[in-house]
Amino acid sequence: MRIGITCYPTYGGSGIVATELGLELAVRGHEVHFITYANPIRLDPGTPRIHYHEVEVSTYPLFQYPPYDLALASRMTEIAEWQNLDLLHVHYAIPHSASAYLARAMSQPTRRLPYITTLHGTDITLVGTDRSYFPITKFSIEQSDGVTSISDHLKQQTLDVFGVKNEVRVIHNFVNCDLYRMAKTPHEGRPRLLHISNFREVKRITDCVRVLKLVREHVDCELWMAGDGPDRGAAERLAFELGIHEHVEFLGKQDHIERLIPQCDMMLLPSRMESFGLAALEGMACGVIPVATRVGGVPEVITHGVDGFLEEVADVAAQAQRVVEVLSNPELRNRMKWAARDTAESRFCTSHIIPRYEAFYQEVLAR
Ligand code: GMT
Repeated sequence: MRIGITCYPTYGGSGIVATELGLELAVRGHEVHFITYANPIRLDPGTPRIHYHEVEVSTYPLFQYPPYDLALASRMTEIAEWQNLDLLHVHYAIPHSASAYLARAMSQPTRRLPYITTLHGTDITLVGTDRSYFPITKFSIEQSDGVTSISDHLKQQTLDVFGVKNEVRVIHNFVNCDLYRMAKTPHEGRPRLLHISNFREVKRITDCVRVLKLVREHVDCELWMAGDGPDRGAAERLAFELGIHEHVEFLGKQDHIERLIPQCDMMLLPSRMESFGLAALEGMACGVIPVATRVGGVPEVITHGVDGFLEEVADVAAQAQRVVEVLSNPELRNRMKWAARDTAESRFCTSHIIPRYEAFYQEVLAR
């Protein structure tokens, strides 16, 4: 197939899923055309069957807000024609789904150009429910030739909030289990906790610092914070105020987290909401045990007490207790890290999930 993929190419779960899906599809022989404003971060240039088409947004003094969504629709239409695309697959509804709707309409006289929208979370839970975006989000989802959601929870939210009538197919996120692996040898030094995110408010990153403070009352350990975003300053300040700044390393944005994760022992995900929790899955594939919050789609990924832990939002004492429990019990730690790896391999590996996208494309094209 010849597939056009649009996503947010910068740091963020939906862009990562879209990029890795494109790479996996290309490995399986499909021609994949990324249509975005920048080269997706995890895309290695020169990968066979992967193409990148930049969307250029011209500015004009009259435009207080340059219309990216229109430039994207134009570029989608042009690339579909030039590259003879079979379909468009857009990740994150706003504004990608509306642009794809326009591209489909513009292509209509000469070619059929179905579009599939994959919902990732905040496009529904936060942005989509904003009054200014609600009608267009509902419309462009309902007009999609196919809709997928990355968890059962997000599907239910989409139905509850938007009351969409068309089918929403759940295709869970995936991890490349060959790339994300356990470390061959344990890392040196004290135990290490890891948090990876875009450091937005919803991630509650200061909870990671508070957890570390409590854990350190029992076990000498450190925390790595990978990523960047608006709450970085607050977390750095808190670490200083709590007197543990020497034990917290802010690593900034990381391109190869598959190299970073295996150097850690446990992962913290204290989010207020998470439609899936991709970082938890990536950690689990590397045998890094997650302590997460019982929110959104996370319980579809982590089985409490088996391959990770689920605690209440803001309950840093309970989260810290789980870390201490694991770090002070080698038998438990060993059992859970293998269980985490097993969950990633048996339920979320690319070999299980990518064929589901391929089958869905075929189904949409056959309609
Ligand atoms: O978590 C974010 O803020 C980024 C956001 C995105 O769309 O890039 O992540 C969402 O999509 C990820 C990939 O499907 C999911 O793993 C995240 O759980 C989801 N985030 C939220 O629901 C808050």
